[in-house]
Amino acid sequence: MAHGDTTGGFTKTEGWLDWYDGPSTPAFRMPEGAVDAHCHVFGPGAEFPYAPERKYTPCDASADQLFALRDHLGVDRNVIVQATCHGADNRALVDALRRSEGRARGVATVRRDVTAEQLADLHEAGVRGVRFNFVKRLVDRVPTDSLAGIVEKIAPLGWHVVIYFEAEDLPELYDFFSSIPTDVVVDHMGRPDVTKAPDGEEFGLFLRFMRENPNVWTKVSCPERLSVRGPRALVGERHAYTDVVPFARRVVEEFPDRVLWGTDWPHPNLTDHMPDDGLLVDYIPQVATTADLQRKLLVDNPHRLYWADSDTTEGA
Ligand code: 0GY
Repeated sequence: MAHGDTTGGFTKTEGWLDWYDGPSTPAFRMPEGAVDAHCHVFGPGAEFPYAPERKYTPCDASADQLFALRDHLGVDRNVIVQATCHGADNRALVDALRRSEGRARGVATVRRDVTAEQLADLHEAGVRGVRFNFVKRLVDRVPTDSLAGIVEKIAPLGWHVVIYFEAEDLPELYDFFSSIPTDVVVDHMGRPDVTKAPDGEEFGLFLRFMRENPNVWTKVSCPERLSVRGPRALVGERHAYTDVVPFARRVVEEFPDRVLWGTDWPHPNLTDHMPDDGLLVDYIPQVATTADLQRKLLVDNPHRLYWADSDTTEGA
């Protein structure tokens, strides 16, 4: 973990919170083959420089550090999502995928002019999707016709589109999202405001979006980002982020075959606290309350989306 104000020769964003390098051992035992389907690598900046157009400069978080966390938490595999601080330069992602020896898949960021050869190289490294980001503090908005052009290029590879947006922007983006013909994966349940009711208008629109579009999946991730209550344990000492539970449990129970879970390590842009990833694992049985739901969330669903072309009865 980097300490101080600099990271690989870059100056970290003021007030940056570094990831926590002493995660507790979770009480929840992961099922065999469990996947952390949302995590990132940052740099290291000295080897993989941060993109000039980035909106923040993070603390370095390398592939080896990610794989150490994977092993500590009892996770088997990772899905590494290209972070905006690397723009469309996927070199750090590709390096991590190659070094995972088949235990990681990737979601890249590409520009509209990406070539078939570049896409083939990414596929060979383990990339299975692209990410479209609509969060204004993270990226400058790309016009939807450019994004539609990217979809045309990636669809023949069997890839999907990961979308990241804030709940208040769903009404404006609803028709574009519904027009995407590939599988679509929504980050962090579309970032609901958890001070509102889970059966209220705002989250109701998100649930309707999933109901009307059977190609849409979502990650029930980032309680630490969505929570207002924070990590304080209310029920048992390892039950944190309880104000997000009703939202995630509702999605897991209504769409058990279209949900994924991830840590979001190394947790970019958090300003109030840095989570203990062990507690994030213990969040899982709060939202997926049976062994059957847990197996779908952690194993069956991510394997179907990311390893369908390589899983055999012998394993990946
Ligand atoms: C997340 C959330 C954030 C950042 C990024 O790529 C990124 O920079 O995804 C955020 O700041 O909300 O999923 O990691």
